[in-house]
Amino acid sequence: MLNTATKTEAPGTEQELTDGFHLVIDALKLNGLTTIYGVPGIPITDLGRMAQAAGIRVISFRHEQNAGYAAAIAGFLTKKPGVCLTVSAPGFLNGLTALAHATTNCFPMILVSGSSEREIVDLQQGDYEEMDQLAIAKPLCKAAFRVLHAADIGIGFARAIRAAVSGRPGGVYLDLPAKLFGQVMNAEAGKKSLVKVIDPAPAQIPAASAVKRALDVLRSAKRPLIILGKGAAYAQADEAIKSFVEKSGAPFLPMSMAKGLLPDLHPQCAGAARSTVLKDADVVMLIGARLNWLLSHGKGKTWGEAPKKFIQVDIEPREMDSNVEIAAPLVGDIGSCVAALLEGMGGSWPAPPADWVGAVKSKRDENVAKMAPRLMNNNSPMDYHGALGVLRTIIKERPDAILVNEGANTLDLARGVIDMHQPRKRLDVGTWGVMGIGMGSAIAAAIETGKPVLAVEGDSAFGFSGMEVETICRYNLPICVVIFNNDGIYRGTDVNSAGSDPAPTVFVKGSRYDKMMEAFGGIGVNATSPDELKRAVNAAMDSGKPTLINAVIDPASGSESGRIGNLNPQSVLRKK
Ligand SMILES: Cc1ncc(C[n+]2csc(CCOP(=O)(O)OP(=O)(O)O)c2C)c(N)n1
Ligand SMILES: [Mg+2]
Repeated sequence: MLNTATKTEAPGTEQELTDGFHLVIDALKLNGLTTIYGVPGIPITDLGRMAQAAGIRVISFRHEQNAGYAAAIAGFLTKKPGVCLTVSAPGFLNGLTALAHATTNCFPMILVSGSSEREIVDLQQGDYEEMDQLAIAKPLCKAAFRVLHAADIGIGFARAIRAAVSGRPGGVYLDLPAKLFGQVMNAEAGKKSLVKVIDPAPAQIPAASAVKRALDVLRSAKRPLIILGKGAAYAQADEAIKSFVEKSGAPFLPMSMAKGLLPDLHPQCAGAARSTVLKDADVVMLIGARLNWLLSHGKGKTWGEAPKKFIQVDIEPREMDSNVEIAAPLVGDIGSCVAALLEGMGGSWPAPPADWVGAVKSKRDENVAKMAPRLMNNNSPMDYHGALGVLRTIIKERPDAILVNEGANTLDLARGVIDMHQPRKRLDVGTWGVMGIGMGSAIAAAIETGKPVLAVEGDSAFGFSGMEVETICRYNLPICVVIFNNDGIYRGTDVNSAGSDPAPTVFVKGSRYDKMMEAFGGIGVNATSPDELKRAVNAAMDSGKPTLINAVIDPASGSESGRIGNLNPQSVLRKK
């Protein structure tokens, strides 16, 4: 329903009026955007209040970057743009990192920022929080728009929504100057100006010839491999993807946020035989996964000597051949492509050669067996494996819980150890490996899904968004944060050889992050052994109460940069 106000224009003439504030709210509601993540302030404080009064859920954060990460992951989880609302200049800039992150990760998100007086900003006359926000946002997102007239709010939001979710999803910036909110117009005309976006992400059907080519290449494989990326998880075509993978009989490898699309314990899962399958496969089919740094660009040592053919399923045609030649590009939305592939496979599809499937299985079983005893240790202080072994069991017993994960060792080891059992249950640092997504992702996951959330955080990673534990307590969210506290970044053991300042990678030793949660009325626990950790996490997941567990990890047990230490440039002089 349109929000309206009655105002007397002149004696005896009354007309129903609306204004910019109400049109923004109505545009959001009309398009089913019912949650705003943001931080209040001039010129959007009243917008937040009015949105809340109108039934929109307004989640107020302590820092816009965290609100932005929340909006980004809400987009991933729901296929609707997550909305982040900020003030001008500094608030906008704080939200911008998340907008760029959303774009890089192909998550639909709209950053809505208030901005200052156009006339003053454009003449650079020093307005309150003066900044040409539109120009700054443009190169960092998929699309950027500014609305100057109340009558254009409807179309502005329509453009933003469509740009965010259609084709390859991404971040969109919407600039709303302060003056817009107070602009008044006739309520009926205002209502007519709103746009309900019909079919915001139209299906993109792949060409029949491309489907045939892809299936021909796949059928020719002696050692096929399917790689599932987070684009496949985003598509919400879970059943079709599962049927396709199972019908193909090929081993599959889930990228981090695609874990659980098919369960990690599925017999075809090659997660624990990653290096073997990447080296030895002869045909690799990428579904919603890009050949970026996370897959070593499709070439080099990781991919071995054997020549490979790639099949790539992606909605973005320009993704094809971005790093290596794609023998069979299949362009379309993942759901439509996978449905077409399934249909093209017909009733019988030849199983891949048994020696390949067998070789992958024995490598996987061997690696899993090697890891098993390490996960069962009850050392105190804990090492990563002891602590993660416990969390792995907890997620197995609670497969619908959402796991948020960031850090270096805390990320890389948890990704390998904690099996996922359902789609879109693992949320992490994404394409950039960004620290700081933790509390925003956990909050949005709890808000959007209503499921319990377990956030497994390096102590450094947590610090980027730690103040949001107050937000978690304020909204009483079912979030259990476990901090892998090893006194620092990668390790807590570095020393400064040249002075009294601490080394750049270490933090205060023996910190008690659990006290932070207690400060806001949540539950804090200090856990020094896997047994204690297990008890505390289970209690938190049962109660649904905001909880933070300080898990004391041996400061010496991590390695530099986790699993990607090889990306560190080396100084030749260091060896002198
Ligand atoms: C925004 C951002 N800043 C800095 C980094 C560099 N960085 C990578 S991992 C990491 C923290 C690793 O420490 P921690 O979270 O404690 O995990 P640990 O390895 O100790 O388990 C940092 C600062 C980053 N990835 N993103
Ligand atoms: Mg650490």
